[in-house]
Amino acid sequence: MSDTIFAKIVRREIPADIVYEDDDVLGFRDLNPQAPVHVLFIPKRAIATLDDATPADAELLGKLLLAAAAYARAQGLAENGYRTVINTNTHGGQTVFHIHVHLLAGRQMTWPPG
Ligand code: D5M
Repeated sequence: MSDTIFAKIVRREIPADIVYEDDDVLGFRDLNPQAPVHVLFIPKRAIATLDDATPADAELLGKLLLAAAAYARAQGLAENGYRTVINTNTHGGQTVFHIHVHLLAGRQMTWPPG
């Protein structure tokens, strides 16, 4: 798998505004925020896209979602609510090929997304 900017963030080779970390997951603020709160949650062990995930990744993917939910709860975002998004490949709008969950909060989201 090719290296990505997010793998460099995991290795602390480039800076990021890290707001969450546990053994398996890192959370950091998106450089180009689309909401008052916009945090990306990534597994430290890279999976390129959701399409590359296998049953062997089930526990890690679960941890990724639970980390986003735990962060949102701890930040008081859960009551008003938030959006979690995983973009996959070209039509999904994915630009960084290290799977990530966008956590967007702090404003009313609209549907459908663009
Ligand atoms: O989302 C990729 C997201 O990653 C996009 O919202 C910009 C963000 N990004 C790109 N580089 C960085 C760095 N270095 N720090 C923080 N955020 C970054 P996608 O779903 O792939 O379109």
